[in-house]
Amino acid sequence: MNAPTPTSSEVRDLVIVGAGLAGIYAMYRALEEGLGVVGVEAGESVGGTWYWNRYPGARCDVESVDYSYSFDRELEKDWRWTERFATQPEILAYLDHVADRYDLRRHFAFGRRVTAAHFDERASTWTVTLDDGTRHRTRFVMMATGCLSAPIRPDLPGIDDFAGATLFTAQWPTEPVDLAGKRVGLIGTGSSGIQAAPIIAEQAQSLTVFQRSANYTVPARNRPLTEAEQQEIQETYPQRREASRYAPAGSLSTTHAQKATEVSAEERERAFEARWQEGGVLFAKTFPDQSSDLVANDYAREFAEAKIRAIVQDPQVADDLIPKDHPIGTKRIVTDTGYYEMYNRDNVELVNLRRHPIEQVTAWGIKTDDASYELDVLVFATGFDALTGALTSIDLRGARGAVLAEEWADGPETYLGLGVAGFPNLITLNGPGSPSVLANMSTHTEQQVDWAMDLIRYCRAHGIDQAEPRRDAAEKWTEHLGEVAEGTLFVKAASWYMGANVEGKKRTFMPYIGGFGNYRRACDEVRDTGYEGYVLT
Ligand code: N01
Repeated sequence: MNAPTPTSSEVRDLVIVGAGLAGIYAMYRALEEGLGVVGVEAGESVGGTWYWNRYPGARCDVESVDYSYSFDRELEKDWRWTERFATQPEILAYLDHVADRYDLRRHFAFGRRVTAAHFDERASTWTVTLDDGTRHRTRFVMMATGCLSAPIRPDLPGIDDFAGATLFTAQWPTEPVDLAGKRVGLIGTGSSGIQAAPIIAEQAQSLTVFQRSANYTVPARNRPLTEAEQQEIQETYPQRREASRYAPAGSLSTTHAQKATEVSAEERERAFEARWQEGGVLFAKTFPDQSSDLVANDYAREFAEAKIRAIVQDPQVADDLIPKDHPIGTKRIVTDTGYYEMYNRDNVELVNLRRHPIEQVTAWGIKTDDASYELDVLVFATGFDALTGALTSIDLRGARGAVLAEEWADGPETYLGLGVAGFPNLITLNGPGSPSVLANMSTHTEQQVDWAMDLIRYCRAHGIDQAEPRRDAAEKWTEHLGEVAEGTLFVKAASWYMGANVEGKKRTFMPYIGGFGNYRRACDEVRDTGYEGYVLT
């Protein structure tokens, strides 16, 4: 049911945009704080990323017991994750459960998109406009719009001419898709494409993977959680959560005690092999110097390459699957189930678009510069305008004529990733300037929402109408962010972290890579000093 439309004179305390992981918790906390709040969500229900990305094989790469809320011990006790890495349906079921358990749904307007938000300096209020013309006046706006929620439709010649079915992993239909007997083409080999491909290959008559850039992927080694593990997790949950709150990536991880460059070749091999067998993204953190020292990174890269060559039977295909353009882990390392093995199937073909680019999408399929591929279904797993796309696509206008899309044309500038100079009372969650995509999103979300609620409470308690980051504070934070990133190898990859996957987007490393624990401390310090860096009026 949609939330009621307010009268034009009513001024709410808060509008929350988005009902994903962040929006759900923000709504829970806003109601707990007694705020007059309404939420707006483009999807027909809660879930955000997990509502839209229903493609076969969609799974989280953070362990299920960590990728969940920690704010209520009773919720933790009542929910049982079945597998080490949860599937999209299980995560969506969890978020549905949370929304129902705390009766949050009725506070959201579903199926509606925010098109504009304009700040009135004299009244210290935002007017938030929805695509059906509804307007909400509010003191604060919280953008829980997601960091990977603005999908990219590639600009391929003839894309609209294709006569078969076109599917996007990021907007997968809610009804089951029957691929049996179909010739499927997949464009995109990031996390989404690599997760989906092995399952599509099992279902379809044939799968042709059109790869522009190869990506590193590590086996997830997903498995059911045993009863003993479930019990142990329950017993140690509070300690596990507390440690996660200050961990570099918002969930537990360790690296080898020594640097990769300090140990023997045998020791390195043992450590990499142990991580490869353990499975998951932590392969990228086997050694502490792997993301900052090219020599250490090369060791990890060579290990992964040998694995690819050992699994994939056709040497040319193996070679094509080995990335040549970035240090391992500097683009989001993928976790897969049977991806390299899939290329040993008779019904799977890899097309290396670097060698043979797509010339045209036609009614019957895809034409590269040396071959034609007849297809019934085209699947696009072509990524997102990450971190900024969902925000800049809204007509966001702050104080003194500031327009967000213009302010960020030269790269996003934020204060702690939570506020933007020129935009009083606007709170951005999980966006640029914060650890965001580099941290466990559930721990990150709780930290940011809690911080934002403290700010709102402080303003209400002190009769403050406007809270706006100072320009110099935002510049300093953004400069710091850049300096930290420059000390890593991440800036060497043309990744979506850098905005490199969007034509014309300024290349700059957008998330904060100084560690989630450090970030939390920085935010706490600002709060504890009465919001230093903010102008409060
Ligand atoms: O998107 P991507 P994604 N012609 O941007 C290709 C999270 N996630 O949805 O690299 C041909 O990584 C593009 O090629 P190139 C995770 O953080 C997590 O897969 O630009 N190809 C690339 O191969 C992840 O990193 C999970 O040369 C074109 C692909 O499309 C993030 O979301 C699961 C093209 C896009 O890859 C994004 O992942 C899924 C064109 N015109 C997602 N345009 C898990 O938790 C683009 N491509 C496991």
